[in-house]
Amino acid sequence: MTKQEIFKKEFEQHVHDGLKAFPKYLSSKYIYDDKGDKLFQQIMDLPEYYLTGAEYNIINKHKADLRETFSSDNGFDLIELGAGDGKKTKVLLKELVDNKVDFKYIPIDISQSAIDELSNSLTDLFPSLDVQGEQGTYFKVLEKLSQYTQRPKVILVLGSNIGNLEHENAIEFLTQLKDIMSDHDSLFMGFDQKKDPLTIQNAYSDSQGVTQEFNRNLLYRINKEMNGNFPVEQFEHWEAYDPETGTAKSYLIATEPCEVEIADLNLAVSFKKWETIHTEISQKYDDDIVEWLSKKAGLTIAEIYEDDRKYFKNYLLKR
Ligand code: AVI
Repeated sequence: MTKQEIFKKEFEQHVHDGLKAFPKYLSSKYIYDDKGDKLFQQIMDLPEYYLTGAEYNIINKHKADLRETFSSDNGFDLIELGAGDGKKTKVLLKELVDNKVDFKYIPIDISQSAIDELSNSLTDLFPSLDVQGEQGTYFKVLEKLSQYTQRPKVILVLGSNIGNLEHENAIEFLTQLKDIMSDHDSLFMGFDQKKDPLTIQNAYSDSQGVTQEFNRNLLYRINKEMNGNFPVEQFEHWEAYDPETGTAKSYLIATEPCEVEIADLNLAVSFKKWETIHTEISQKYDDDIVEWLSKKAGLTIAEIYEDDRKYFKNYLLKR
């Protein structure tokens, strides 16, 4: 089976299990096809979605400090997981290139076209930059890289992507990263912070409805790829932020009762009026939670960087 066939089978199994369950769920991991990627790009430009601007502010403000912290006598490898279009990373790359730091940039992404686009735009922007894009799943590529590189690694995971994982899975993710790190490596990771609940609520229920379309893309994909007949417009997006746990939860809610058939799965599912499909969590953190997660994974916090409004933090984690 090819990688695509395996991923399709996983998606089908997930849809089957998630829609048969009570309450129903579908994972946000499957939002990201070409259309989902574009919608996420639009989300990052929304006025309500403060996360991107806040992390940009952190990197821009601390770029000289980060250059010094990351640099090492025999150079280093800067490895980015889920690089996307690299808007924020470019600020750091410029700082490193302008100061003639010895490093190689290795963006890893599941999408080959994302890697190609990013590599081409970087070659135009920084002709002297050594870029080695790698397509694949994070840990497969990281294991491969660990076998041949002796230089210190700095692993970047930006955008609070960890927030889309339940704590248990976040610990598992951090542990896997720790396992491939050696003592001179570091992990630079973004964690969106707890703050005024309304600011968080608004970031995930924007006035233009882009986040709704982003969530609905799960249903569009099922219709297109599995011969489904979801009446997508009858499903409205709802966001619920719980300030106690710091968890923002996304749902799609059926505004009318409906019967949905997914021909390729031989599956019929009925929805009562106001029945939900839970689609995503976006966890918000504070230092205590990050410290707890890191400790569980065998990592320690070496440094903390925050933006001017104290909305977002990047943590430098070490083994
Ligand atoms: C990718 N991830 C960190 C985003 C977030 O903030 O949870 C995905 C997203 N969902 C709705 N808006 C953005």
